[in-house]
Amino acid sequence: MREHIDKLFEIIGGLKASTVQEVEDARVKLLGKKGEITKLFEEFRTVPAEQKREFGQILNKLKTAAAAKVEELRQSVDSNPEKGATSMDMTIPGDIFELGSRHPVSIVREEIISIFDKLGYVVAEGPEIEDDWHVFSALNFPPEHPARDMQDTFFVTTGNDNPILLRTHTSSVQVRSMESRPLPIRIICPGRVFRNEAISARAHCIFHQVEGLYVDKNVTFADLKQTILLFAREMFGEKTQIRLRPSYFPFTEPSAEVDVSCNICGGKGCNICKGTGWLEIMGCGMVDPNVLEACGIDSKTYSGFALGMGVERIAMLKWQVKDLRHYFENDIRFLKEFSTAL
Ligand code: 2NM
Repeated sequence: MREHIDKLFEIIGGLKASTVQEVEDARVKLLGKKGEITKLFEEFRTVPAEQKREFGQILNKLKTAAAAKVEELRQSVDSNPEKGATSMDMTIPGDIFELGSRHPVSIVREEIISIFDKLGYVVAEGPEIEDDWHVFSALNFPPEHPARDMQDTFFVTTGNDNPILLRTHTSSVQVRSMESRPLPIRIICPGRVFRNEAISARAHCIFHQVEGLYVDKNVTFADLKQTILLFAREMFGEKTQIRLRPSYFPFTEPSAEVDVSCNICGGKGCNICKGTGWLEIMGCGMVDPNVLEACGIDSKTYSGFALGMGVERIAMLKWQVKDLRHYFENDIRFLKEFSTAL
């Protein structure tokens, strides 16, 4: 028995472990229910009474030494990161996988589309890279109109009589629809547009538009006004008022700029509406007969109205964002503000 004890002291002294499992194996082998030291304690009962005192002390020392060694090995394994695979704490909560959210421009675009959807409009889409005909000529822009200038439009090809360019408005989609769809037409055209403009808090060279078009027999300016009033109240609240100011676009006659009553101050005047009580939200008008004819529609039988708005602009009004550039920078701190705005 004495030899066995000395042997175990030796084993304990030289014990090594590199994984949690190895530490546990050593503990079971020595101190487990059937472990070497546990067995010795059973054997101790048969030791003659006069030797009990001596053996008892040695056995207790052995047990203490074994327990201390196991604890020492356990700590050395835990603090060794390379052995982390086996010493990993499975009770630590996992990393949260962050969900993305809709971009504010998408939220507003979809809201606009859903309002017009209720009025029977369907979405129409077309190419971002267009020709001069669909962006300018068919829309009654005269050959020398300044919008055709290199200063305002990104050209892909120049030199022939129908240059290729990046569309400056989604009206080109409406031209394509009037050329190809059966009448009557009720369409809403969302999309990206491109203008050769210096980037600022109020302007960007790429932005998003939604344009609406209704062509039928007997479409009047009264229909246009009522459609806009309905849209404004769905978008900005049921108390919203609208006002139309005369304007000019090559493709509509007459044309107007639309304001809504400021929903921040209720029309009294604040810093959002710059003290006027009104916010500009879109342009509109009756489709010029020249445009209808260019698209193969008989302007004596048919009439139509059209309207167009900038999505970023509506989103700025909706959330009081002061700088348009926020919508293009994709700063996660900005985008997170809209994660519950669905
Ligand atoms: C606007 C303002 C006024 C417009 C006109 C047409 C078309 F193709 F029918 F002639 N589409 N969109 C229009 C009219 C767009 O945006 C400010």
